[in-house]
Order: sequence, then C-alpha cells, then structure tokens
Amino acid sequence: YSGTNQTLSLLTISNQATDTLDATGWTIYFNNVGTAEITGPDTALAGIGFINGDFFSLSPRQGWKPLAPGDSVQLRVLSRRLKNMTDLPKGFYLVDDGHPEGTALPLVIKPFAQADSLEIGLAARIYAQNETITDVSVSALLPVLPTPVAYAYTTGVFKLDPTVPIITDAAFEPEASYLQSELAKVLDRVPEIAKAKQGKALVLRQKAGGNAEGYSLTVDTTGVVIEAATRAGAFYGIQTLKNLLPPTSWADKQPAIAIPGITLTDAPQFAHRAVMLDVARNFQTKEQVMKILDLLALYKVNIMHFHLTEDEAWRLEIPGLPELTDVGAKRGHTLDDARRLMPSYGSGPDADNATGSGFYSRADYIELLQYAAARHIRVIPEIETPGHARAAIKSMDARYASYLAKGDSAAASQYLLRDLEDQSAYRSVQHWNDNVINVAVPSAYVFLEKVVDELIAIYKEAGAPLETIHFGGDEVPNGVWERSPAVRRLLAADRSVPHTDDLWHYYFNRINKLLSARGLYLSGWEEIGMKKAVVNGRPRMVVEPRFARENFHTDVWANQGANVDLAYRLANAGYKVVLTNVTNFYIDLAYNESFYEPGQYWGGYVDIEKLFRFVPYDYYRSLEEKASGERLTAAGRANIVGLQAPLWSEIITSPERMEYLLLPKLLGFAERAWAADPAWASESNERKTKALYAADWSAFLNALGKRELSRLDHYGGGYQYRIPTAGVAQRDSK
Ligand code: NAG
Repeated sequence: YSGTNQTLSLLTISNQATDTLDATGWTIYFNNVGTAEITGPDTALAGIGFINGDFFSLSPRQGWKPLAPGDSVQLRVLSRRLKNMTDLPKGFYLVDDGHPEGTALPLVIKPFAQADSLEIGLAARIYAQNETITDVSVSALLPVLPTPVAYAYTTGVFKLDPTVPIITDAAFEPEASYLQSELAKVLDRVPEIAKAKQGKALVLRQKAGGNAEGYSLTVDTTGVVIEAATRAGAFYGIQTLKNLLPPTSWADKQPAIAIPGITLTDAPQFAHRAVMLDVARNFQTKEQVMKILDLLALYKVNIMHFHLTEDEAWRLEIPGLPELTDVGAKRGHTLDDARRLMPSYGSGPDADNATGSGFYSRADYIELLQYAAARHIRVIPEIETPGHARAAIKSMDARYASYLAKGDSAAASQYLLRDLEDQSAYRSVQHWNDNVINVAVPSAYVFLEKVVDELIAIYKEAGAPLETIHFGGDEVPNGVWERSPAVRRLLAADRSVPHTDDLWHYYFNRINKLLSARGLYLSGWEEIGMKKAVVNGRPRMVVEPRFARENFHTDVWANQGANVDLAYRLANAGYKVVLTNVTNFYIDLAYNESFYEPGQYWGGYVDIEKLFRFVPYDYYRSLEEKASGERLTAAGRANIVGLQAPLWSEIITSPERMEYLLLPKLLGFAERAWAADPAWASESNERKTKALYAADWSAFLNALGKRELSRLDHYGGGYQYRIPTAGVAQRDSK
C-alpha cells in the first residue's frame, strides 16, 4: 500500500533449504535506496539495521521462531514511497555459521495492485500524445539523424558493390581503412583502397576551409564523394554514408546495395558533444564499452566522459597503487575489511559479481582509448574528488594497514586520503559517512599527483589526446572537515584559508595548479565554480567568479529550484559550461512514471522528447514547469561549449539495461548536440512555435521509428532499445 510519502510492503522469508533457520546466529543483508523499518507487531520478530551507503542488515529478535524447511514468515516493512521497480530492495543474502561468506537469496517481486491501476492513466495520456504525431512517408523521411544542415535528394541511384574502390587523399588514409572495414560488414567482399579513380568510386577528398568537423557528401550514379577539411569531417561524412545505407544492410552481407542520390552539406552546432558513462556503480566490460563507442560514433557524439571512480568502486589500474583495483574494484560480503568494499546496488556477497566487481587493466584502457580515437571520440577521464571518493579512501586505508603491519610507517601513510584523527560527522546524498577526501592532509596531493601522472602516461602511450581531467566536485556533504585536526593545523598555518568553507578553493586551486603545470585544464561538476554563502539568512551555493578566468569547464547539472538558471549564471561569469541539465539530459532517469519503468526520477522523468525539445540558449523553454531566471549574455553564449548526457549506473546491472536506458534517448541528444538550432527554438509567437515544433518532432520521430530502430536491430550485432513514446513499459526489460 502506498500513501503520499510511504509504502507498506510485505517481506516474506521462506525457508527453501533442508535445515531449520534458527532463532539466532544469522543475518540477512541487502541494499535499499532509503531507510526501511519493520513495523507493527512484527518488530518483535526481526529488526532492520542501517550499515552505510545503501547497505542494510536484517536480523532476528526475541520473537523469532525457528523456521522449519518449507515454512515462511511475513514481515511488514515501512519505507519511503516506492514509485517504481528501481526503488525495490535488492541483493539479499544470508550469512550464518554455514555461510560465513554469504549465500545469495533469490528474490521474487510481486507488484501491488495499485501499481497496475496507475498504468491505465499513463497509457491514456501517452495515447493522446501520440495522436498529435503526423505520418511522414518513407520517401520523404529526413535522410539521416542527426539532421544535416542542408540536403536535397537527387534522381539516380548508386549501386554500391565490392568492385567499387575507395580512393582517398593521403590525409584521410586512416578514415579510408575505417570505411573499408565498415563496408566489409555489409558487402560480401571487401572493397579495395585504390590509388587512382577509374570509373565508379568512393572518394575521400580534402578541401580546406569550413567547420573543423564539417563535410559535404554527394551520391550519384558514379559513386560517392565526401569532402572535408579535417579527418574528423571525413569521418562524419562516412557516418552519414553509413546512415544512408538501408538499415537492414547491417543484418547480412550482400553482393550490392542501392543508395539513393543526394547532395548534402553538414557541420555540428556544438564542438563538445558528450555522453558520460558511469562504470563505477556498476561495471561494464571493455567489449561493451566498445560497442557503445560504435554507437556514439554513428550518431556523431565526439566525447565520452568516463566516470571511472566513485564511492562504490575504482575501475582503472594505476601502476604502483595496486590496492585501488585489488580492493577498490571489488565488492563482496564484508562489513569493511581490507580486502574489498561492501555490497552496493544489489551486488550481493560474491566478490566475482560481474557488475559489482571489475576494472580495466592499463592495457585494456589503452585499447579503449585507441578504439575511441579511431572514431574521433575523446575520452575525458573523471577522478571523483573530494567527495564520491570512498573506494579510493578505503583502498589507501588498506595500503596503510598492510605497510603498517610490515612496520613501514612512512610507506603506510604516503598516499593516505584521510586524517586518522578526524571526528567530523556527515552523510552524503547516497548516505555514506566516510566518502570525502581530507583536503588538508598533504598525502592526498601525493596520491592525486601520482594518479594524474599515471593517467598522462597512459594517454601518451595510447597516442590519445588528453586535454583535461575531470575532478568531480559534486555533492560534498555538510559537516566534512569540521572536526579534523589536520584541517585545524592548515587553517592556523595558511592565512589564505581563514575558514573551513575556504578549503574548497584551497583544494581546487591546488588541483588547478597541478594540472596546468602539466598543460591540462580542469573540468568538474558545477560545484567547482561555486562557494557556500549566506543569502537572506539561509546558506546557499553561489557562483564564485574567482576561477572563471582559469579556463575551468563546469558540467552544470542540477537546474532545479533556486539553481534553475545556474548554467547561465556560470557562463555569464566566464566559466566554460557544458549543459548537462538533469531535467532533460539525465538518461538514467526513468522514461516515465510507470511502475515497471527502470530508472531514477529525482529530477523528473526523461523520455526521448525531453532531449529533443531542449533549447540550449534558452532552456527555460524546455522545462516542464514555467521557470525563468538570469538569461545568457552575448559573452555567456560564447561560453556554452556543448551538451552532455550522463548515464549514471546505479541500476545498470547488465549491458541490456544499459542500452535500454541509452536508446533511443541518445538520438534525441545527438539531434540537439549536432543539428542547427531549429526555427521553433527562437520563435516568439506561441502558435507558430507550436506548429513548427510539431512538424519537426514528427519528422524526427518518423525517421526514428521507420528507419533508425531497424538499424539498431542490426547494426553492431543489435542494440536493446525502448520503443519511443509507447506508454507502458516493456516489462521484459532486464
Ligand atoms: C546525482 C549525483 C550522481 C548520481 C546521479 C543519479 C551528479 C553530478 N551527482 O545525485 O552521483 O549518480 O545524481 O541521477 O549527478
């Protein structure tokens, strides 16, 4: 039963084993998003205890009767309101004398009747929404998504077959081999790369001038010509050519493929078109990341922001700091020993859990960087600090303990990330009380410098570009550092840091210097450009212009409440801004309010239209509720460097789930990041805006539904996607 704020659920524990579950001597552990308690008379039977993060225990109380094989017991549990399946507890396992390492308990979920009745209203609303979409005939579809700058279909069809060679200017040789390998997937023989043009050909030609990533493309009966100034431009011309092939071409190799004649010119609206992958909360293999990189390239995304470190894991091998991956990349049953981290997000007792544990070796990462670079995708690594850093902190604690045991106290504390005497008390947004690096201990900088230098070396060896390292900065909880002797010593010794609140700038100043000394610039979440202040008697975060001139890049995400205009305030103050708005771009948010739809919803629901309708230079127009605030100045406008869609992975426990959340939302994102601002984005007459928008949205959705989904079925072995605009969630979604 769900009320406005709470849900009462029944937890049934049934003994399917052959032994009796005794009255004492066992504990069941599980993960849950908020606190939950056993309620009513059942409190006599068992109690739920909070451990840390999202980790809980359930243990018997005096009233518990031994549970014979085949018997079950029901416990009433009160929790915050469970709105969708993502809110349900998971990762149950039992620890007792017979199972000291824990044994996973299968979980069966039985949704309550109320959940189904909600689906009916939702279906009706979506049905009405779908009725406004007009039909576009297949011959009039947009030729390619994201929408190109200009195009015209011409008569005449080009018959592509393996005898047609690829002819390239020297500058585009790598792109020519890429094209060759892509065509090898659709043609039954591999076309040649030839020197001179005789007859039909696929031509890659360098032509100076124009946008750095722009290109032009012509298809006629004699072949295909792609012209571009840069390798990136040629690469995007090739992506368009791939998109012009009938989607089923990717299903089977064929002797020939017909491509309709077209002339097309194109260039991106933004130079920074980023998708963020969080592989820390749940891990994804190198192969799966490569599969995603192929998809990003197909839709002209050029940056992968790689969220490699978190409270719940550290996913990259750093030579010289083996604990980061020996301990920090492993989750399994523990209440905190020095071998692994406790379970999170349902990862369970098994330290070999495929998404709870795992990391990229240095060689894996180099391979990923090279794979991305060949697809003109830059990989921005994120090292989350000073908050969201529990895995690193625990790993360095483990290192400390092992060197101390060997009697080497200098080596023990070399990279320590906390003040051992710190008495500060806090809880992070994700409920950790031990996830913030102490920025006053000198060893923290020794650690960060080591990580930065190793990262630089990895990129160098891969031959991949590295311009910035993202240092996180989000969600540092109140209360940190306040009762730390190391902080007190720093405040006393350094006049530039008069107060704990000034530690923020002390810290990012040092990180900035560390990076700029190595020719890199600093990126972070919006908080790196802000400071704590008191406004109208209330504590509030305000823009701190101090670093604006240092070329900091901020990813502005929490555009809600008093911060609805924060992105524009930061841009106007001089910060380079990547619009990462939770309300429109957080693709980890559930598609809609269906109980069966996986995803978070703290920033609202995000379906494909939320991404499609985003207006970068006036995003108040894109919000569900009327909002206004500071507007972009001319200088501020120049500081909007691009757009970003993050995919946080708290609930992404399989590659299928990852693709389901990413697709087809990614296409809505690519449209806004690449295509020019549509006419409806700046039209002031409301009636005209609506009409222009309706036509555009229909054009986009028809191209998506009548062509792109079929491509996603076949391209790269096929991707899982959610059917766009359909009201009721696909219940078989893993
Ligand atoms: C925010 C957190 C992030 C979390 C996400 C889920 C940012 C910058 N921080 O609370 O750690 O995974 O939301 O949507 O987004």
